[in-house]
This record gives sequence, C-alpha cells and structure tokens, in this order.
Amino acid sequence: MIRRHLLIGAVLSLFFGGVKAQTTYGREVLLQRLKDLSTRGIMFGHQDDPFYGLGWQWDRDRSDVLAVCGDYPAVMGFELGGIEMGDAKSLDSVPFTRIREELLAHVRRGGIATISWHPRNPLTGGTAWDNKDANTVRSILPDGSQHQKFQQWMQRLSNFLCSLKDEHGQPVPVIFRPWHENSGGWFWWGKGLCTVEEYKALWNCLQDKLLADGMTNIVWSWSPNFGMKDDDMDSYPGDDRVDIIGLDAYQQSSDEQAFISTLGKDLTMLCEFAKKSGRLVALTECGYQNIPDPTWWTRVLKPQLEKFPLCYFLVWRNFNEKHYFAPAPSTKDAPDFRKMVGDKRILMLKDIK
Ligand code: BMA
Repeated sequence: MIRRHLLIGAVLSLFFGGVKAQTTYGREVLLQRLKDLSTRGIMFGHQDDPFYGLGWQWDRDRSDVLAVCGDYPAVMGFELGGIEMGDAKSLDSVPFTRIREELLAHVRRGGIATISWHPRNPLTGGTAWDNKDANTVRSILPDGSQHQKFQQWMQRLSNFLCSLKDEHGQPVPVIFRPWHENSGGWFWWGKGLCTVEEYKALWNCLQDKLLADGMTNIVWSWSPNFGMKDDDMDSYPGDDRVDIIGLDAYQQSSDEQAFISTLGKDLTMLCEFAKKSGRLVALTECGYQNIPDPTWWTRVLKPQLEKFPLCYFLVWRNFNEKHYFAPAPSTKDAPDFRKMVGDKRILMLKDIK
C-alpha cells in the first residue's frame, strides 16, 4: 500500500517537481538517510526540545540539550494531541503554529522530526488515557457511532501534516508514530480495549486516510511498550505498513537491573524480527524521569544502546523540575550526558548534517 502511493507520488514529483524534488524530499530519502546513519551510530532525540526546559518557556533558539552540550539533538519529537479538536494549542500547551515553525526549522538545519499523537477519546470525550470504555476503537470504525466524528478528527490531523512544507512548497519528510504503546492498557487503543483486528483496522484507517490525502512523505513507526508478552507482536500492522519498529521503555524505579534485562529481552526480539524484513529499530521513547542517578547515561543506558543496531533513542520532554528526561545546565547528570554524547557513535545534529 505504501509502495503504490509512493509510486504515484514519485511519478507526480518527477512530473511537477523535477529531479531535485525527487532527490531532496520524500520518505524514501529519509528512510535511506536513517539506514545510512544507523550504520554510523545512534541518534539522540528529545521531545519538545525547542519550546521549554528547566526554568524557561517559549524562548527562541533555546534548548536544554544545546545548553548542556553545545549541540541540538539530531532528532526532535513533536506532539499533536489536540489537533483533532481544532484547538490552537496541543495538550501540552504548545501552539500548533509554533510546532510547525520549530519542526520546519529543525528539518532546515538538517535534523530529523518525529511526531506523536495522543488524541482525545472520541467516545467518552475524555483524554487519550481514558480507558474506561472498551468500545472506543469499535465506535470509530465503519458503522460505529463515532465514525463520522473521527473522520473529521483525522481530517484536522491531515490538514496539519499536509501543511508541513518547506520554503519551496515541498512536503518535508517526517516520522509519524500513531497508536503507540498499544501493548499496554492505558490508552483507549491499548491491549484489552480492542481486538487485534480492531487495532489493525484503526491503524489502517488512519494510514489509508493520510496516504489518500497525498502524504507520501511519512515514515511510519509502530511502537509497543517494553515488557512485551509473546502475543504483543500479533498487532504488528505488517511490513507493508511499518518502516520503523520502535520500543517505548522507561526506567520506572531504582531497580536498574530490571530495566536492563527487560530492555535487553525486548530489543533482542524486536531486532531479530526487524532484521528479517529490513525494518529499522529505534527506542522511540525512553528515559528515567528526573534522572536521579547522575551516571545513568553512561553506566546504565549507553551500554544497552551499544548492544543493538538502533537508529535513534528519544527521551521525553523537560516539562518542569518534577517531570524531565533530558539534562539541563542545572542537573547533576549533565557532565555524564556530555560524556555520553562525546562518543562518536552517539549522533547529535552536527554529526548527521
Ligand atoms: C506524557 C506526559 C504528559 C504529556 C504526554 C503527551 O508522558 O509528559 O504530561 O501530556 O506525555 O506529551
């Protein structure tokens, strides 16, 4: 399916955009770049990096990561929860106009953008975490009570994604990672809240909609949560629908051995699975909230990253002193983070330009 739309996209872009558009843009270009980069090292990524950090909000050209190590993350994560409602700001209070601006600025400076989406619950009106009603996914599939409403929600998402164009009017390639962590039961699309068939129908319905709207610039990422069970791969949408197999993995307590062994087990399985079909693997979300261990980066995380052929690892947002995942100049782990990124196999923006 991705290939058929791609072919049409390639023909159209050759016709209208010429060879330059062909060689500079599009998902194939981004995919190839990701593949090439993953042979050189692992890119570091940070969610909402340019919007706020510890002790600041909304400043321009500012980033905690930049302040700590003199370079931007290679990958930046952007969140679109709230776009489906027609809201002006995301669920994390970031104006969508600013999201578009910073995403395009990051791509322009040679970086890579990944997009997550925590849409509200269309059946209950609650948040993405409202898992009370196990009919939610069914309700938006064809013949469901919320089907029409969800078409509009997808249209709003699609409009935003379609607006991600560079100064020449060309769509910028992005990684999009919908319906994530479905191996857990905390989101309304999670395990136990829909069948495997319903989950796949949900994935396909969004993907088909965006492809039908001409979005051949998307690299698709599917990310279960770590601590995977034997049947969790049953909901994998398929090689023809996924480019990057991701894993979301947070250290939740001081028991680092538990984190290390679960991470190792899941990544071993996912990397074996991905190798068969040439998919990429990434730690699409990871971290240790508030990084209580000042040597966590080099002592716990980095040795695990080195064992696997990963494309990138992305830590979550620096919202405030109680909820942050990347270092800032004031945090105790900053020297250790600098040490980690000093390794030439950990790739920051300057390393991938
Ligand atoms: C979670 C937290 C929330 C946030 C959500 C979506 O992990 O950071 O505060 O709303 O991600 O970005």
